[in-house]
Amino acid sequence: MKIAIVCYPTFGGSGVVATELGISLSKRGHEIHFVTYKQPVRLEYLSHNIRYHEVLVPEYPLFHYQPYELALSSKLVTVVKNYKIDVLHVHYAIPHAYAGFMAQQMLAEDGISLPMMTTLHGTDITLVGSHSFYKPAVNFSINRSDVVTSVSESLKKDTLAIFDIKKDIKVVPNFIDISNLSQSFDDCQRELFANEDEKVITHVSNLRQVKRIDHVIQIFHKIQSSIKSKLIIIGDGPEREMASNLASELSIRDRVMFLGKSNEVEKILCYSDLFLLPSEKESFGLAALEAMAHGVPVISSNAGGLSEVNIDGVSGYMSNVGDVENMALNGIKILFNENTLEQFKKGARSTAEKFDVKEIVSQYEDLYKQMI
Ligand code: GMT
Repeated sequence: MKIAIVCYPTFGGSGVVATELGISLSKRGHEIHFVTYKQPVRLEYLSHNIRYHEVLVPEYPLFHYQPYELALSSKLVTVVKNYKIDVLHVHYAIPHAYAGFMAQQMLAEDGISLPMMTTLHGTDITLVGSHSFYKPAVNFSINRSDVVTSVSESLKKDTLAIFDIKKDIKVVPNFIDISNLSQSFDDCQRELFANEDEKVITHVSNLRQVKRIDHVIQIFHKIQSSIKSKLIIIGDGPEREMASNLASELSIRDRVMFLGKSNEVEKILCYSDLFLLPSEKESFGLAALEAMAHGVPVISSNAGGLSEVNIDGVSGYMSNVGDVENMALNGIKILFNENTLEQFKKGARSTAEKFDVKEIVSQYEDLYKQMI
């Protein structure tokens, strides 16, 4: 099949899922066309059947806001016509489903039919999409998609509660390429960040408020008073300064490292002992799944779809959002004893194996075939 994928090309979970999906589909022989404003960050993989089409939005002084949806829908029309695309898959409803619908309408004028799948990722529904500024347009474009998928049961429930959805929403969970991961283990360089007698605790996110970075610091503060450890924070965002200041206030700044945005998260995850994800909202928690795939137990909140990924008492523990005390106690419980830690590491890895790419990509493939 010839598949056009629209996504955000950034470090965000939806962009990562879209890119990894495109790469996997191309390895199965499909021709993939990424249509977005920048080359997706994880698209390092070069292949004869992956193409990238840049959506250009030149600055024009009359516009206070540059019309990205217009440029995207026009680009989609051109790509679909030039490459005879069979199916369009948009990730993150805003504004991609809306632009996709417009492209469908324009193509229909020329007698071209382009089925569209919209995958809902989380904040497009629970945070941004539910705002009255966008809600009617998001509601409309979800209903006009030929197939709608959501990355968790929890997000499906939220979507049905927030919007007036007439379509069946299919749950297709996020995934991980387990077979590809083991190769990176040779690159593990624990000694760069921690001494032998220290545990490594990690957090990866876009450091936005919803991720509760203040809780990450508070949990670590409590854990390190019982267990010698370091905290490594990967990613960047508006809460970084607050987190750094809070670490200084709690006199643990020298034990916390901020590494910024990185494309090599696995080089840290491969020797991490614990992963923290105390988010206020989380439709799935791809970062937790990536950690688990590297055998890192997860201490998380029970927000949104996290309970579908992190299995309490097996791959880690879950607590109510904001229960920093309980999260720290659970972290200590896992790290205190080497046998317990080993058991949770195995539990994390085996839980992650249930989300292996092979199984999940086939589900998308089947849906594309049905649409065509
Ligand atoms: O986590 C973010 O804030 C980024 C956001 C995105 O769309 O890039 O992530 C959402 O989609 C991810 C991939 O499906 C999910 O794993 C995240 O849980 C979800 N984030 C939230 O719901 C807050």
